[in-house]
Order: sequence, then structure tokens, then C-alpha cells
Amino acid sequence: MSKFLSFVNNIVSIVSSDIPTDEEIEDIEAMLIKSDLGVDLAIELSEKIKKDKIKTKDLKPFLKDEFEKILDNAGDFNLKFDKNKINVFFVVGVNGAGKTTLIGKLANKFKKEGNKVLLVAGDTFRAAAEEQLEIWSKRADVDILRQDKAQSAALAFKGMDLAKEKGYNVVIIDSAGRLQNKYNLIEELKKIKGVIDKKLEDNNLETILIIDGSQGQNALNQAQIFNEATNVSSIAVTKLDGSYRGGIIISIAKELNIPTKLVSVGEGIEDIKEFRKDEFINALFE
Ligand SMILES: Nc1nc2c(ncn2[C@@H]2O[C@H](COP(=O)(O)OP(=O)(O)OP(=O)(O)O)[C@@H](O)[C@H]2O)c(=O)[nH]1
Ligand SMILES: [Mg+2]
Repeated sequence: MSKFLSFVNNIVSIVSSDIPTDEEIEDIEAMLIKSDLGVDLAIELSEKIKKDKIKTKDLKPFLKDEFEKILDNAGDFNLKFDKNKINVFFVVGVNGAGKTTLIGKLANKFKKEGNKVLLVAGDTFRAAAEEQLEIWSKRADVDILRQDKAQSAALAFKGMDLAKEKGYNVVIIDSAGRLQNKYNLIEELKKIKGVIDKKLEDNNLETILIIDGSQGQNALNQAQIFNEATNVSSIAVTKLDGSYRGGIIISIAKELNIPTKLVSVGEGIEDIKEFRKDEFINALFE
């Protein structure tokens, strides 16, 4: 994915003076916006360059430092996991963002690492959704809990009990993403979250919001709704195999203050990566 990430060199290469001129700073700002950093952050950074009279030779270290600060402020990038506990992953996000696909990949990863994995078909809204998750469960060779006409919160409840009874140490819960009826969606997600919290005991929970990276800034607008309903603890950015720009991950950290812990780079079962800050920052500057 690095060919789309390395935007910093392009930015620095447009400056020919020792200290960027006002016009050059405007160009920098435009390029930062184009890199999907978000308008507010692009303005903030270009104003700093102007005010602090950052020299051209110092532009790269300046940007590196700013990006690192933003990412560090968003929190720990490591996925919460303890093999000896029940690790619950509750996956939320809008329609088509890539929830079910990511669950399939995550299931495969955990299974391969020797865990006992249970998927919960919590998207009871769309008929084909449960089928889709079942296909992924077969691919990953893990168990699935699904039940026709079940309430998603009731199913989550069952899943949590089943994990304890049968010794599953990874439980991944799918959810519906329809935004057409925002009120119902939020109420349903709150209910599922309530059940998980109640059943959690001392176990680990990651509430993962899936953000479609190919949607750029548009995807961020919906994030707050999900965060309010479920108190999101981590982000997975999907579809980073397309014509995406690396700025979105920095923008997410800045706007939402939630760390990106997973990235999805394709439709295949292995196309998932744990986010590594240093690797990501280096790729921006390649
Ligand atoms: N290119 C690419 N496609 C992806 C990626 N992740 C998911 N997709 C595709 O995006 C589409 C939607 O993915 P789903 O996993 O069904 O999305 P969802 O969030 O579960 O959608 P709903 O169940 O409708 O809410 C599918 O065609 C996936 O194959 C990715 O990282 N890259
Ligand atoms: Mg789905």
C-alpha cells in the first residue's frame, strides 16, 4: 500500500525557496487536504509552518513530529488480547464498510494462532448477512452462532454464555450497519453493548469501528454516531488496497481520538494487518 502513502516527498518537492513563501504554503495546504488529512488539520499545519517560519529543510522533520504526536495522542495501537481470557470483539460500522469481511479475516488469524473462535451472527436485519458470515466461518474453520429471527442483543447474550460454557477464548460479534433508521440502529447497538458489558466480567473487549478508507473524509462523519452508541475502542480501516491516501489514518486519530489498530487491504482472507505506527510513518516519508 505504500505507493499511495508516500505523499510527504511530493509536498516538500514543490517548495523551491529556503523558507516556504505564502504561495508555497498555500500549495502545501492544498496537498495536505488532497492527502485526506482533513481541512482543519491541513489549515492548522500550514498555519504553523507560516507562524514558526519553518525552513524548507525542516519541513519533513516538522511533519513527522506532528503526525507522530497526533497518532500517539490517540492511544495504544495494539489490539487488546489475552489468550487466557475471553476476548470479545464487537464490530460496528455502516453498510458495506467491510465488517463481515474483516470478521472473517480476524477469525482466520486468531484460529491460526491457536485460539478457539466463535462468531456471532448479530446482523439479524439483512437475511443474507448471516449466510455471508457462515461462509466466512467455514473458510476460517471456526464455529458460528446464528439463529433465524433472533434479536441481536439476545444472540450476543447467548454467545457470551456459550463462550464461557464451551471454552471459546475469542468471540467476534457482527452487527447491522443500516443508517436509514438511525434511531433504531443506535438503540440496537446500545442494547448489544449493554449485554456485552454485563457479561464481560474481567475479560477483554474491543469495540471495533470499521471505516471504509476509500470514502475519505465522508466516512468520518458517521463515526461519531457509532462512538456515542457503543464507546468505540479501536478502528479498522478497510479498502486500503484502492486509490487511497494515507492521511485518513492521521485524520481519524486527530478527529476521533481513537487508535487505528487494524487495516484491511483486500478481499482475501489474509488481507488484514495490525497497524504499526513506525512502519506507517516511514511509508509516508518514503
Ligand atoms: N477491495 C476491498 N474490498 C473490501 C475490503 N473489505 C471489504 N471489501 C468488500 O466490500 C464489500 C462489503 O463488505 P462487507 O464485509 O459485506 O461489509 P459490511 O460492513 O459487513 O456490510 P453490511 O453487512 O451490508 O452492513 C464486499 O464486497 C467486500 O468484499 C478491502 O479491504 N478491500
Ligand atoms: Mg455485514
